[in-house]
Amino acid sequence: MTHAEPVYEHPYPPAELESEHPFRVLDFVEYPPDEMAERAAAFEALMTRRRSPRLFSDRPVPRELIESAIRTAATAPSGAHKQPWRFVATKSAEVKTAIRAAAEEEERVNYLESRMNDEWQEALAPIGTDHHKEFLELAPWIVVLFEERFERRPDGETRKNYYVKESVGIAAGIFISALHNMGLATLTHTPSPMAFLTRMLGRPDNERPFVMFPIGYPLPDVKVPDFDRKPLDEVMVMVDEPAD
Ligand code: IYR
Repeated sequence: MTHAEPVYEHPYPPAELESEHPFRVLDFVEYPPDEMAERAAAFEALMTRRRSPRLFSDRPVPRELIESAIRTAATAPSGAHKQPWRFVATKSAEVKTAIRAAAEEEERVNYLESRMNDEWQEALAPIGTDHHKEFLELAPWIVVLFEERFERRPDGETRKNYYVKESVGIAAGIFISALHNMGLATLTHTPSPMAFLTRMLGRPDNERPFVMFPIGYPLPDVKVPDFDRKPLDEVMVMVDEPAD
């Protein structure tokens, strides 16, 4: 028996809308239930193995893989479909060296001159991060994800972007997943403050750095903190009736 679908009181798109803006039928692939369960388990197992290494190999990574990860990340949903992201990629030794030097200088102030307070430093103690950021020079690629705070059109006019942090955050998540899926590692690195990246990478004033990704193969046998993830019952709440 086929499932009887609900009839919407307010269909979408309404005819007037469709007469003014183009629409197309969603390209949705449905899988049989057992295949859904298999795919869910396979993706969960894949993502469970994702970690953020702090030592990268300097083995080269083809540009096509980085481009694919960026195209995949740019499928993210965004506020009003503004796609307020720019992925700035470099494999230039000169650029990576300059980024490392500037990041280490900012981090030196954070760690050694107490720009990060004691509570913050205590929270980081089990990870053991410090101001040394060699991976920024050694990883074959650095991609810096910029948020486009507002749109600047070719004629110089500006337009607002919406939900920029949410949109860029989702794109970052998809980017990390795409890299992991293709067998590459990355570390979400946020040297603070990051304004030097705007200058160094020659970005316009409507863009602000959001997160930096050194990308490559992990150094063989690299160690990561022996962390467990919160179990489902600590990250999921099921609600069966209104609370008030
Ligand atoms: N930006 C610094 C500090 C840092 C902060 C957090 I929160 C981390 O999870 C890791 C590091 C650094 O990159 O060292």
